[in-house]
Amino acid sequence: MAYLNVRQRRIEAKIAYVGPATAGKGTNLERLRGTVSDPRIGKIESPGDGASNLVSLTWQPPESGRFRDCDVHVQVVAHHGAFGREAFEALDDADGVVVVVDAHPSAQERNRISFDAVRTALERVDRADVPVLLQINKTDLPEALAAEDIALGLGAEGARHVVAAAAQGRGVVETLDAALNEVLAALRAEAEPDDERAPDTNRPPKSVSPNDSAHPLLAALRQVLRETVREHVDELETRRTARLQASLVRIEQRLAAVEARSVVLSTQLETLHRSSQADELHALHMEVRDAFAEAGARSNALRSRIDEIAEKLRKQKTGWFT
Ligand SMILES: Nc1nc2c(ncn2[C@@H]2O[C@H](COP(=O)(O)OP(=O)(O)OP(=O)(O)O)[C@@H](O)[C@H]2O)c(=O)[nH]1
Ligand SMILES: [Mg+2]
Repeated sequence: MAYLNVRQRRIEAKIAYVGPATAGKGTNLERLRGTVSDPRIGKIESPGDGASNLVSLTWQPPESGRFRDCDVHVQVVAHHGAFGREAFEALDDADGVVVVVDAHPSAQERNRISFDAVRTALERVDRADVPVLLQINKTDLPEALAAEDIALGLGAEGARHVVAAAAQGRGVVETLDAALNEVLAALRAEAEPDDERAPDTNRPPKSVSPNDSAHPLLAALRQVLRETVREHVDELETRRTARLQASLVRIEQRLAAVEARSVVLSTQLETLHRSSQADELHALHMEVRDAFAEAGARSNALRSRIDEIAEKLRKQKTGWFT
């Protein structure tokens, strides 16, 4: 299942090459490894196959193969031999499947068994909507059957297919390119509601399942959006917090000044009291009272402004994340 690496803005998809023994699965991958000059090939790497029996390589298509603003990384895997346990391993979690079939007449029964097995395997895990592409290989052989006849024999008339002669490098890049297009079209169909999408005449209409909103890709795209909004909110919040802190510092400075002034005034009051200068005492009293009243009003105004901003911020955040 395609995985969206949110931090690196990267979609990781898997395409499985399956089919009967000797159909040319390995040859496809060998040819891809050797292809460097084709503009449709961005970057091919061949990681060690590790513990797996599968042949694999990773492919990063060029700019044109990007999905939205994400890089696409494709893991291409193929199994050895006939369609069996390894083929199921290759199909596991695949986002797209290429069934490599042999155009030689003697291979048709093997082709059919493999093709049916792919369909059954995908249906069994409720993934019948995974795009499946046929590669009709070995079309260079003089006995090669026509692509349409092979598709007919598979019960796959009208199926999307690519004609190839992998041993000569023909149709190899075309197959991978077409498979990725199918995968991206399927991802797009999952990510966008039907009415926002331009009609794609090459694809059969897709039924919308009630579980679409729970699709991992869709959830991941939402996550990207949320993270982006959250980043902006965090930035806004940092700026507003700095402004609030500056206001608080100003209030503290003013209050400290009022305090200092009131100490001076109290001392003067004390002196006047002792010398019984009643008029001056009264005037000073008034001055102290006014100074306190002004400081109180200013600090109240600033306090309610801060409360207002905090409330606005809280409301905006709640709006964005609900
Ligand atoms: N004539 C012809 N032979 C091909 C073509 N592609 C592959 N072959 C040959 O078919 C044989 C099997 O090819 P592989 O690529 O090993 O096929 P595979 O599906 O990986 O086979 P296994 O993993 O052994 O089951 C090899 O001898 C290839 O050279 C082709 O397009 N034309
Ligand atoms: Mg092989």
